[in-house]
Amino acid sequence: MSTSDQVRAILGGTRRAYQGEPAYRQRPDVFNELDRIAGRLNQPIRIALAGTLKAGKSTLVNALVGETIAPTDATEATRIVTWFRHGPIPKVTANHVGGRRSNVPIARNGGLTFDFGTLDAADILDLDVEWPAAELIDATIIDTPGTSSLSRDVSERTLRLLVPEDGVPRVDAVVFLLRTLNAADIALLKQIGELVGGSSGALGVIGVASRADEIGAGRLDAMMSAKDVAHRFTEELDRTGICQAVVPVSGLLALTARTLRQSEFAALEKLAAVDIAELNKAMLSVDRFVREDSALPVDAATRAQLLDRFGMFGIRISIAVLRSGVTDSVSLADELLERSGLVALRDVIDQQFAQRSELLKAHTALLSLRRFVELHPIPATPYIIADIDPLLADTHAFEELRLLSQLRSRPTTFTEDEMVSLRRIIGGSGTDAASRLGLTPEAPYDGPRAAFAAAQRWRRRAEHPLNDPFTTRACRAAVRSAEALVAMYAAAERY
Ligand SMILES: Nc1nc2c(ncn2[C@@H]2O[C@H](COP(=O)(O)OP(=O)(O)OP(=O)(O)O)[C@@H](O)[C@H]2O)c(=O)[nH]1
Ligand SMILES: [Mg+2]
Repeated sequence: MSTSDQVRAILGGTRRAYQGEPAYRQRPDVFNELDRIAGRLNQPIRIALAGTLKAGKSTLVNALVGETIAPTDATEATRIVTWFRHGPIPKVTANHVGGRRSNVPIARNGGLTFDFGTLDAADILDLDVEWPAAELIDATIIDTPGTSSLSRDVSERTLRLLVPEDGVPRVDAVVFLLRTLNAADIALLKQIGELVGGSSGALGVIGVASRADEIGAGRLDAMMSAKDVAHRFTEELDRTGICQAVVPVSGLLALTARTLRQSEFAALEKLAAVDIAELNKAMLSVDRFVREDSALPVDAATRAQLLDRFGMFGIRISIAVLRSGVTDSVSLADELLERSGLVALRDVIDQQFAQRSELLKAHTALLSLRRFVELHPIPATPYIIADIDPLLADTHAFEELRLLSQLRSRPTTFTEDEMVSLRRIIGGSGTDAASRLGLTPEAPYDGPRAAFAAAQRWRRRAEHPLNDPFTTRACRAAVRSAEALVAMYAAAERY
């Protein structure tokens, strides 16, 4: 039985237990909450974008969705947690403190803007945006106010979402944007990591070295140095054991690539045709580039717009791409998207979150249910908890997932051959016994012996004197995976 199925079974049992309690039979609120916990197992995974002020969270939300639906601004922060879900028609609802809900008018001017005029941020818990974007079908994305020691109240709204006091996660995974790596960032990341992964440690946290294009101050090699920075970030963060991966991303470039206009392409083409020495001079600084009296063949207003949409690096890279022979806007957009890092981020999200969303959601449901039965005690509560806790405590599935992602990037002393069977035994090519043990359809009955041999092999390998701690940890996990298979076969024999 899969973990999700086990969770569903426990939920079903819990529901029946409450139905058998006269005191609860007339309590629709209690059953609604149980239905909500169960319902979430079938809903899209909830991914929150969090990070420091002005890290580019809202811009990255828009880049991921492919439309400008989250308000971004150079000066004013996102002040309200905003949920972007899939829905048939655009609709924005404000959830007020005290449970009242109200409709928020939508204004469209190129993108979506909420009419904040009538809203009091202090009175609103969060905003719910339904939007007919295909990207939101499989994932609900949550934009959060930036966190910083400067504005505690706003930081707290994000913390309350990511690290709620009742310990029940509101989101399944977190993308954490960092422009720098300082003690405050790391402290917050740790809090988030502990929550998202629960007792098993961080599971669903991806780091993003954000606004990556700015790192090289708009130079052509900016994304290269961004990769170096991301590498340093990764090493630092690895030591804290919080993120599975750190990816450099320029949300701005990604969003512009996904929404590139023909007029922008035409303007860039004109710039690309300018004599290179003259162009370089005109692009020495932002001030020069937007100068009214510039001799460039594109008017000042258009240049300012380009700067706003592409950033200096984006303009430079676009011109370089056009000069290399690209002649249509679709190819330019593809090239920019690739360089923005969004494609890489999406791949990591897919590997870390999407493929594992069942497990992440199951984990969230277990924590929520545990909290629920404690809040509403009935005679069956201890029995329900006795079902939940072993599942929660059996964090081995989570350790397997963590290792599978880390084995890619971390040095070990494994031979190539060992690496292949290690990845397989911890579920890298499928989590059923045959996939883990590499059994062939012709000899499926070798399972018990293969499981036993694997447990022995990895136990020995774990004790190799030259192992580094990570290699030993991976071997021990393999032993546990193999022992679970041995136990499974033994149990099957008893029946
Ligand atoms: N050059 C560059 N600028 C960016 C990038 N992402 C965002 N920006 C700019 O940075 C400013 C802040 O962007 P937002 O997306 O609003 O940042 P945020 O993290 O949501 O900000 P808060 O909600 O206020 O914390 C805007 O002016 C964006 O245009 C990026 O990848 N590159
Ligand atoms: Mg924002």
